[in-house]
Formats: sequence, C-alpha cells, structure tokens
Amino acid sequence: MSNARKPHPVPFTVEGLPEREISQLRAWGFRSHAEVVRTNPSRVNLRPAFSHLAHAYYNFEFRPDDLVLATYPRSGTTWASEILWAMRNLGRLEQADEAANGDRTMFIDMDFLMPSRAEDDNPKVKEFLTLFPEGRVEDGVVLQMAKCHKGPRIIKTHLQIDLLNHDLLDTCRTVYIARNPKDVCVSLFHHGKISKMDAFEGEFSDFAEAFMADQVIYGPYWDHVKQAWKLRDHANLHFMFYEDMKLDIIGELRKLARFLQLDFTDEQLKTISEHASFGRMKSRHEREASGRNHTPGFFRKGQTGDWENAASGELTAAMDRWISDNSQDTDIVFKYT
Ligand code: PPS
Repeated sequence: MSNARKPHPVPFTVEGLPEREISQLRAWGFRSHAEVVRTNPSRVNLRPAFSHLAHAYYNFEFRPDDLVLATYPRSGTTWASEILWAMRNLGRLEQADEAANGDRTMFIDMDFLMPSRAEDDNPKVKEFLTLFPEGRVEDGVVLQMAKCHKGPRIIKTHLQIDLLNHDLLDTCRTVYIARNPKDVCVSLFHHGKISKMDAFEGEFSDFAEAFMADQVIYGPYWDHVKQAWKLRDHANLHFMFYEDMKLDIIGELRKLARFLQLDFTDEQLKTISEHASFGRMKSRHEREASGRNHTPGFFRKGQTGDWENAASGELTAAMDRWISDNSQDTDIVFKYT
C-alpha cells in the first residue's frame, strides 16, 4: 500500500485581474502590471505561474525537522533566515562566506516569482536537470529540489498562512516575522525600484496608494499579519516583530532559541547576532557582487522609522487612517520608531 498522503483539494481559485485594475496598476507605475493573478476568496496578488503551482504549494509536504519562516515581504526575512541558519550551524558559520543565504535556505516562492525554463543558464536549473533528467522545470525547481533534500530544511515563504498546507503547524515549527506597515511600504517601494521582478517606476505616493489598496504582490498586508497573529499562542508558531529585533536582538534570540528548544550561552547568542548583523550580512552580500544572487541595494537601511523620511504629511494622515481602520479587530500593536 502506498504511503503517499491524499492531496488536499485547493480551497481557493486563482484568477486574472479585471482590465480596469490592470490599467490602474499601469497608471501607478508597475511595469509588470499585466502579470498578476489573484487568489479568490483571499484576494492575494501573485504572479501567473502560481495558477498552475497552487496545488503544489497547498500540498507541499512539510516535515517535522523543517523550520518554516513566513513573512510579508520586506519584513526581515533574510535577517531572520540568517539567524535560523546560524542557530543550526553554529560550529561552521564560515560556510556563509562560501554560499549565499539563498543557497543555504529554500525560498519556495521563487518558482512562481521567477519561473525557470529548461533552457535557462542557471546553476539551480542545471543541478535540477542533472538530478532529474526527466524532471519538469515548470513544476517548480525549488519545490522539487526541496522535496528531495535529505537534511533538515529552512523554508522561506511570503505566502500567507491560509495559502499553505493546513498540516503546516501540526507538522513543524514556523517562525513569523512582522514589521510595521509604514516601513514595509517604504522598503517595498525601494525594492520595486531595484528589482527586476517587482519593477516599479512611479512615485512613492502612488506605491503607497497601491499598497493600501492591497494591490501590490502578496497584498493584502493586514490579512497576512492577522492570520499569523491569531496563531501566536500555537505551540508550533513563534511570532516576532522586526522592531523588537532591532531594539533587543539578544532578548529576541533568547526567546527564539527557547521556541526551537536550542540551548545557547549568552556568548553564543552574541556570536549569532553579530553573524547576522546588518553590516556583516551586507558586506557578505557585496562580496558576491558578481554572483547571480546579488541585488545591489537589497540591504538598504535596516532601520525602523524610515517612513518619516519618505512620506508627506498628507500621505502620513492617509496611512494613519488606514492603520487605524485595520486595527479595529485586532490587538496587534506595532512600533514605528
Ligand atoms: S525580501 O526581499 O522580502 O526577502 O526582504 P526581507 O529580507 O524580508 O526584508 C528586507 C529588509 O530587511 C532589512 N534587513 C535587515 N535589517 C536589520 N538587520 C539585518 N541584519 C537586516 N538584513 C536585512 C533590509 O535592509 C530591508 O529593509 P530596508 O528598510 O529596506 O533597509
């Protein structure tokens, strides 16, 4: 008898956007305005390859020794993933000089954000096709490589929890990082300016309007955060704030280690925090400047409160109203400075 689990039917559909909304995206300045699909009923904007991969994501088999890192984009994913990796690899941190963070952790969303093609000159595709000469690249290179990976995995995703396999929290530990919406919005805007995937050519005020209208990729922000916040007391979910990590990294590392049932001395926590400091991570990233993982400007400021430098008084008032409206049904409180 086969041990394969029965696949879960996907409880949502993935649809194209109405022409009116595509025009609005274009008017705001999104260069990939036509390459957007939306989940229904959750209304999450994603890239078209998600349509045929939704089933694979929803049925992705997590394992008990997986660590899953779930975040809304630009909330500190890379920072937290470096910390998780360091906690698991304390005796060999120098390996971070040899392989980029993206090669030591698995960002499964890559398969729909930047879908690979068999003819791509990409080491990951080549490795995949060497391992699976008959493999179908369009079924997701990262998803399939992750499936075959033998050791404990660190899996990163920006998909909101409702779009993931509902066995997730019964199977393994998930760390969720939230960052205040103002700084997420600023960071996303700057990322849109430098990223080929999320190319944005408009003004900051236009971007902020799109963000508040849940029209950016992975929007809506509030549903994403609230889904995780509701689960914050679950034994297998650890909820952290970017701002708290900035204020007291050792304290946050101590709580994280307790959640992961790992024992570290204060000296070891200090080593981990230094290994994953903004400066060290940025310079490791710069050193692989000629490599395929390099995005100049990815490590931008790494601060709390940058909204103040980016937004007009009028935009701040609109954002504050939006935050207040969306905070009515939740006790989540963000720090903005
Ligand atoms: S992404 O593209 O969604 O994966 O981005 P993500 O990694 O989630 O978030 C990027 C922002 O996190 C900042 N960052 C850090 N802050 C503090 N300490 C460390 N070590 C660190 N590493 C990355 C990064 O600079 C982005 O924030 P902004 O505000 O744009 O600088």
